This record gives sequence, structure tokens and C-alpha cells, in this order.
Amino acid sequence: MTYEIEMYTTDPCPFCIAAKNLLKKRGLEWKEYLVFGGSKEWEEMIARTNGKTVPQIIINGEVIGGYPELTTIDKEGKLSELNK
Ligand SMILES: N[C@@H](CCC(=O)N[C@@H](CS)C(=O)NCC(=O)O)C(=O)O
Repeated sequence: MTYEIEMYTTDPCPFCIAAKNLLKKRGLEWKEYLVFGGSKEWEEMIARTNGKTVPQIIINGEVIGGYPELTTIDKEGKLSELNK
């Protein structure tokens, strides 16, 4: 893999499912961290992304945001480029 996608998620979480479906559609893989309020991973997510909702998506070390931001970079063609 020439790229790294990290995603903080909870279960259930419709926006997380939507984000994962979009990545799947683009043929991309990701590393997923399931977080629970107050857990070590939850604190890590806030420290890394400054976000308190899920999903929080990080691509190649850059904090992207959540599902709306993922769709924005998809429309810019940036997700397809990751697979090249
Ligand atoms: N626009 C958001 C929606 C995120 C969102 O509302 N996620 C829900 C779970 S699907 C959540 O974190 N709810 C808890 C909260 O808002 O504190 C995104 O970044 O994808």
C-alpha cells in the first residue's frame, strides 16, 4: 500500500458506514480504530484530530475530518489518486 488511511469509528454509526462504503467503492483499504467514549482510543482520537464526532479520517497523516469532508476530496478526485 502506498497510502495510509486511518479511521476512528463507533458502532453503530451511519456516517462511518457511509465513509467505509465510499472507500470500498474506490478500492481503498483502511485501518480502523473502534472507539468508546472515555477510552484510550477516544482520547487519542481527540488529541490527533481535535474532533469529537465519528468518523474521524486521517489520510497519510493529514486529518481530513468526517464523511462530508471525505466526499469533498472524493469529488476532487483525490481518493482515486491514492490507488495509482
Ligand atoms: N458530519 C459528521 C457527522 C458525524 C456524526 O454526527 N456522527 C455521529 C455518529 S454517526 C456522532 O458522532 N454522534 C455523536 C455526537 O454528535 O456527539 C461527519 O463528520 O461525518
